[in-house]
Amino acid sequence: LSTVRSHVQETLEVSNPLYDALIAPHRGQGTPFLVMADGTTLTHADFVALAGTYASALDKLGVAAGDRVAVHIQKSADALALYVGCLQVGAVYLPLNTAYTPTELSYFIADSDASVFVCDPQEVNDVAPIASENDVILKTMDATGHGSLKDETSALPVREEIASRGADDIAALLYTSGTTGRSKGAMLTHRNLLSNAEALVDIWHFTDRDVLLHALPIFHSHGLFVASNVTLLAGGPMIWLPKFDADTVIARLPEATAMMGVPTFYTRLLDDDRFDRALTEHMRVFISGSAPLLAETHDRFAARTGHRILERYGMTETSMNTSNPYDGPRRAGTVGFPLPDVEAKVCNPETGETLPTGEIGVLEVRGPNVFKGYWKMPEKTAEELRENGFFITGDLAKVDSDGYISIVGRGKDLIISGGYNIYPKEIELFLDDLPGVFESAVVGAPHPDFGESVVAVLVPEVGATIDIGVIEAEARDKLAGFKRPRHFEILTALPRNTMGKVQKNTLRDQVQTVFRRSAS
Ligand code: MLC
Ligand code: AMP
Repeated sequence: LSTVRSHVQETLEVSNPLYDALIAPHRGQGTPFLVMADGTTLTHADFVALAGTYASALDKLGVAAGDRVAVHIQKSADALALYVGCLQVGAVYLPLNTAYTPTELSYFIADSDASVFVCDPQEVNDVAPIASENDVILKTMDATGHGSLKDETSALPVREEIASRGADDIAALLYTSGTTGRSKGAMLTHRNLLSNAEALVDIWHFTDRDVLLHALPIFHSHGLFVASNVTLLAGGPMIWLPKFDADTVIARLPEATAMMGVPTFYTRLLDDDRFDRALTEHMRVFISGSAPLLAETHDRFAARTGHRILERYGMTETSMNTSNPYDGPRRAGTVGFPLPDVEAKVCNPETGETLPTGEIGVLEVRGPNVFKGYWKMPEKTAEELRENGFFITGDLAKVDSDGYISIVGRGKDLIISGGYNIYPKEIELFLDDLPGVFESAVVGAPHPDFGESVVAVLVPEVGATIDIGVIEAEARDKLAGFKRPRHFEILTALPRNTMGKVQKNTLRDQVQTVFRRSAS
């Protein structure tokens, strides 16, 4: 009896919400999970075992529950298995955009106080100083999964032990830029991620018969949590593409039933005549998010394919908040209704009071999806996360009489380019430091491919001439490619109101058509 009791005790004590729900059911299952670009397939059993080898390696490196494991690696089956290995040992997974430069990476490594940093072998010389300064173990992984981390796993068994984690323990730390120019690490718990995956599987009717075409990066909420967690929970396979490429997507679409993407994916597909009704007839659903989907794109997509893209709305801090209905009308230009366990209200930005239907205000959300706070930034957390649990999204929204929510603008100074967020303040701080620049203002302008792109307005120091070539070279060196200004304007002074505040709306109006003109 005592053996039975101690076994029951052990089972009760050892629980790990995300691992138990997303991974454990697939142990030993020979069903297809990752269908790779070259057509080879990794089964669920292979994948769980691969993750178990990474769990062993992390354990051997001394990674304990709660430690941060930062990764700056290409998308691969191994990269996803490393995420699961982190869940298995209870570590906090910290994925970083592959476009970040060493200058940008050093901030994240220092701020997160990571124990292990896995980088691409090609950048190991550039990031080694960051690792040694921060006393972090540096390992490598390339686009095929090979590198010093895999070498570490070779003599190790597949780890069976699953670290015990509670629902409110942190599973991942995702950095998101801030209006001050300093990135903030959003602490996402097991409850946050699991509740969201469960809600999405349910409302989007995902099952193990679905095959998801996965062309998103896996260092953001969209590709990692919305796409991968949902598929892991539903039980079906993913066509695992290293990145979005219209030719490959068109070639592989016949094998898929579902696709998730940012609006740029869909506008690029619409630019291709091969993307038509016949190619998409068998598809169950196309889902869009991370940036506004123009109503015009939604309508063109419907006219071309007969499918109404299902648009949803989310954030790093909250994962998904709202979605258009699967069964009911999917309304272009709206992001639908709050998820079943999420509350959303449009509020007066000054008082926080709920506004009447139809009025524009700041959207606030509450639910099990809402993050635990910003890593080591209690004041920032208190500014954005109310004591009553509502998170102030900074997005301007309105609700129509049927309850559909539309995101009509942003209260925060933010540019979204091809689904990546760019905070103008960060770019302005960088530009202001450059030779000859007295001050700068960065704004977004409509862009045919990326939705929005970055415009820098520069004011030279008295008597100085600004050399755009030098600025571009510096930007190439220090800033991730997607953040680099794609157009420059030089003015003698920035437009300011009587309070001295830069009038960004005036600048935005002035640069509205710069990308249309140059079509760059
Ligand atoms: C790449 N480039 C970009 C860019 N992506 N420039 C502006 N905006 C972007 N988004 C630049 C590179 O710096 C490079 O410039 C050139 O384009 C070619 O690089 P590439 O990597 O070959 O580009 P491409 O493959 O065309 O990438 C475009 C893209 C990609 C749209 C496919 O950006 C992408 O996959 N975006 C998805 C973003 C995403 O997953 N967001 C989710 C966030 S989560 P140069 O000058 O060096 O040649 C979130 C929450 C939520 O927001 O609700 O989901
Ligand atoms: P991130 O910080 O990368 O998580 O980006 C979150 C931001 O993306 C949100 O605050 C919104 O501004 C924007 N966003 C995400 N989905 C949508 C959508 N469907 N429509 C409009 N904006 C969106």
